[in-house]
Amino acid sequence: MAFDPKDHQHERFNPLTGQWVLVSPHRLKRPWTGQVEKPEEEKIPAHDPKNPLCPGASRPNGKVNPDYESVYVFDNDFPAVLPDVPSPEESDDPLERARGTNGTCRVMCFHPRSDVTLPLMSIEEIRKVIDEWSVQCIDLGKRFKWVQVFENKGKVMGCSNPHPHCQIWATSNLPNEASAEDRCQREYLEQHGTPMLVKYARSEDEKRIRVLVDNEDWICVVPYWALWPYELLLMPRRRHILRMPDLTDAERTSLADIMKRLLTKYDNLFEVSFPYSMGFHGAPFGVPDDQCQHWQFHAHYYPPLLRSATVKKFMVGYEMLAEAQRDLTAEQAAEKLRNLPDVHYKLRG
Ligand code: H2U
Ligand code: ZN
Repeated sequence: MAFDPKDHQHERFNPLTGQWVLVSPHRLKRPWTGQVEKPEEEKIPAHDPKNPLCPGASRPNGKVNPDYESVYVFDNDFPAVLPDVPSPEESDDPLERARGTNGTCRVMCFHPRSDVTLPLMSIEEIRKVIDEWSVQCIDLGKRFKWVQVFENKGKVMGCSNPHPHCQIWATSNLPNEASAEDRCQREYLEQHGTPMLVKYARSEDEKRIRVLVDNEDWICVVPYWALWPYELLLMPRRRHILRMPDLTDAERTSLADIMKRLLTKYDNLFEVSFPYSMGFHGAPFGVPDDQCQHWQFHAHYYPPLLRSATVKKFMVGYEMLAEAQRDLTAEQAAEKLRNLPDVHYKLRG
């Protein structure tokens, strides 16, 4: 019998993190009797004066939001990291190591209305979000090494508020994901002479089997090593770009375009506002560019849904104890998403 990746289990290697993923495509045929997530509540008012993220609303701590008309950023009222706290003493016990960390957490609202999401916003509106991300990276990057822009969308992802927003956490240390990618990309450049994701984008552009959407400057794929069913990796298509603020005017507009298109595909997959966690990764701040050449700026999208609006992929059991596992292959997921309409289901007809 010849190996067929659509039928036969195998493991794929994630070169960004150095971890293997178990691919078991034959499992897609099994019946499902487990938990069913309720579809997301769709009726969200455009404005709710009691929602602490809305323009003009007062937050539980008494602060009042301005009547903002575009994007709006404020310091998180319940931050996980603060800028200035005492550090633990250095310990010589290898089993009880700790390190000091400091940082800051912000919340960014994308739009004054609560009933829109990024794929329903115009390119111009998304562009304003991208410009503000860049401003935030420049500002926080002056003081902190790592600036993590991330969006949690949908209740299944633990998102607490339907108003379109993201968070920005900046820290003095590289967190785990960043430090794994830093190490793996550095080793790849040393061994192969080209930054990993510059090479990978080129290779996917040639193969075209895992590409979902692309434009002049960006390419979006279900990566070969994807772990979540419809995981995406969004990369610059040609240029080597270290960080968000390095994006040109044209690259920002084309980023808005590709985000709108990929998110439209997501929503069209099960005709729901597709839940996910996404975030951007780029070279650390405050490190000279010539020491960061192994980095390529990129974004990850990690959505939990697997078969329908109500069936999600659980990362439990074997995943927690042994290794991440997926059912459909990256190529199957990419094909499914690629073939979906480019017009959002809510904007059709
Ligand atoms: P999610 O992106 O996971 O929904 O989190 C929203 C963030 O908004 C959360 O970190 C913050 C919470 O602390 N928040 C405020 O800072 N002030 C508020 O009044 C409401 C929510
Ligand atoms: Zn990354």
